[in-house]
Amino acid sequence: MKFTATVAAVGLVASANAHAIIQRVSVNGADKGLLVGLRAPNNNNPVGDVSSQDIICQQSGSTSSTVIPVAPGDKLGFLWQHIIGGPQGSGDADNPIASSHKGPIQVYLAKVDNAATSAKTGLKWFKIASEGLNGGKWGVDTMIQGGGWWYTNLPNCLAPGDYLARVETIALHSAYTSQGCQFYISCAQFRVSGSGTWTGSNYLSFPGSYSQSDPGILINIYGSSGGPDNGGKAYVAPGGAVQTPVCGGTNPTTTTTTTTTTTRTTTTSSRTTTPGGTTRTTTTTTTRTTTGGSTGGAGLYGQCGGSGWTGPTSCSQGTCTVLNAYYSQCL
Ligand SMILES: [Cu+2]
Repeated sequence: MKFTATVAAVGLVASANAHAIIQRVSVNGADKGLLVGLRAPNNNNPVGDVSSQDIICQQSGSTSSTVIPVAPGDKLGFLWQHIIGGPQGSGDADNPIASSHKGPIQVYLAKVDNAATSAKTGLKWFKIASEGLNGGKWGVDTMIQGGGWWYTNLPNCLAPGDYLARVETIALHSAYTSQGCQFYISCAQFRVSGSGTWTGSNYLSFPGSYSQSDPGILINIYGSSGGPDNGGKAYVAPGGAVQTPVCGGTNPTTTTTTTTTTTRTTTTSSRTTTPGGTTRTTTTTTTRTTTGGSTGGAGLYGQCGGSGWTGPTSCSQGTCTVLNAYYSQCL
């Protein structure tokens, strides 16, 4: 089927009650509650203008005095629903978001003094997660399969302190016209514990770093079959690569030494709660030395290859997938 104006018109009519709001955060599977630790919009109208202040955390809406405690490596979950609290009216069959709303899901962090009170402007954002298009499946498809939940992990060895997390969906079903893309964003408020040192890299600004003509924003995702598979081509989400944490190597407990050409250090923090209720943090540093090629592997959605890439070329989670000549990602 060829993509036609009729399809576009149907899409526009259907979109009024097809939008979504990111409205819950979970940490290691524990739901923190509706709008707790979140800056979320009051209505589900998307943002289309990347130069708008609303591209930061969506339209101003609900605020929360809660800053959610987390540790590096924690599993974060975010929940999309059509409107605050769930479905939009009776007979709402396509909650949490219309399945037409194909596109990536991405998460950025910015370090702030106090996540509950910090201004959203002027921050230095860095990307920690991105799920675009892989084998015909979009990040939004993963979220819909999860009943509205989508997960990623906080980077290992992230420095302690407060962060805003900018969680975004870019629905691309109408992105073939300028500002036809639909951004759905909420910002979560986190307080990171531990003794990590990494504060991100390759910082971006919002607004500023996204361009309305970015090939990941102005795009017709409908291939010759009429399906939303980007014609089988790779999709490159805006905002560059997921940043790989640089972990300092302290207190090595395991060292394996063989013939040396490549050395990679992995630091893993695990939290143990004792019966007394105190929390202990154990840091294990493993230095692996191999001959030929780098090892250790990038995390899920991390970069694992591409022209000029000197980081890990394998994945500790997922499969290293070539998206284009410049970027391979663990998916
Ligand atoms: Cu919509």
